[in-house]
Amino acid sequence: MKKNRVCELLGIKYPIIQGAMAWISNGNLAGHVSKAGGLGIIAGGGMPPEVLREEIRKAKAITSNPFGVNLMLMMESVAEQVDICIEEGVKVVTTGAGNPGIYMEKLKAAGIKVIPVIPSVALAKRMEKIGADAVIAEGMEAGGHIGEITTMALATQVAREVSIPVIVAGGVASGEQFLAALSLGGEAIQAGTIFIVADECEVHDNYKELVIKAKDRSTVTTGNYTGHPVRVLSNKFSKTILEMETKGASKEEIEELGKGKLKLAVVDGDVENGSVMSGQVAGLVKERMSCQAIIDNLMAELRREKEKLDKKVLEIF
Ligand code: TUI
Repeated sequence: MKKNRVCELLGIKYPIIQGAMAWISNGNLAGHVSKAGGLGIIAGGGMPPEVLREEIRKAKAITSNPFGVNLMLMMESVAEQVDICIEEGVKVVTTGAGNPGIYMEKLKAAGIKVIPVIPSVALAKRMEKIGADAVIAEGMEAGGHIGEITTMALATQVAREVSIPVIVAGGVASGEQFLAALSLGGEAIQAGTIFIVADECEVHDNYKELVIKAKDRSTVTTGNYTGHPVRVLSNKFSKTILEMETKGASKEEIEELGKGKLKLAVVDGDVENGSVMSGQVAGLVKERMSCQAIIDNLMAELRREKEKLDKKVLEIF
């Protein structure tokens, strides 16, 4: 039987990619996701180059399965991170928050699979043209820095316009959503929020608790006004930012207030004054479990939901 293109491309067992989460997804989380049959991703965002090298080595010590590194393109040290990925033999690089065009040739020449996150059809087409191996179509349901289009609207429009595989991200935390992602034209999913509560995820416990307590309407987006929308769980920090935005504070003032706030929540556990990034699916995340259990559950749910859906569709015709 023909195999899933994303599994073939990346050399993984299940078409499940753990989304990069700055300050959260380190070598330990990525290593355990890859060990469990998905593709773990180390977030380069916020990581000094030599720390990235250490995290890559930690992931290698956990598994010989492939894992990836995400380059957050707004960071200054991206060029050094690219060199480290090449030196350390990283197999997959995903990119976010910009156009990875200037690094494409170098990464491809090193045999690295390059998978940009794209928030629009135009960028997806451009990425395919310059040699991207796949694209991650990320809808605005996702946590952190987001685009403007929902996953439902974006994924199909992208899938109809490119021939490379489309990985669907934003709003995926269950078998129902996994199945929907495939139905929209995707061939794999990327999920971040569900891995925050993984036993192997070293985020502060207060952060995990806030995700577990969250409901469907618990996230808000800050930064709409500065042109850099970021989805976070609502707390004192998000309320202050939104209030400043309403009052018409300057872009600089708002950006200044945001500095260091993700680390404050992730590392220090100050989930009142820090930025607690999370997707809209936080309401579905209810218990802590291992990376292996998260992935096994998702695959079991996918199978079960597929059978239910087949019956439901037959009842229509
Ligand atoms: O990058 C993300 N999500 C992130 S990065 C991040 S780190 C951060 N820390 C503090 C404050 C703000 C951010 C947290 N979450 N997702 C991938 C993503 N990429 N979403 C949107 C985009 C994107 C946007 C524009 C990709 C390409 C793009 O291209 C514009 C262009 O250059 O044409």
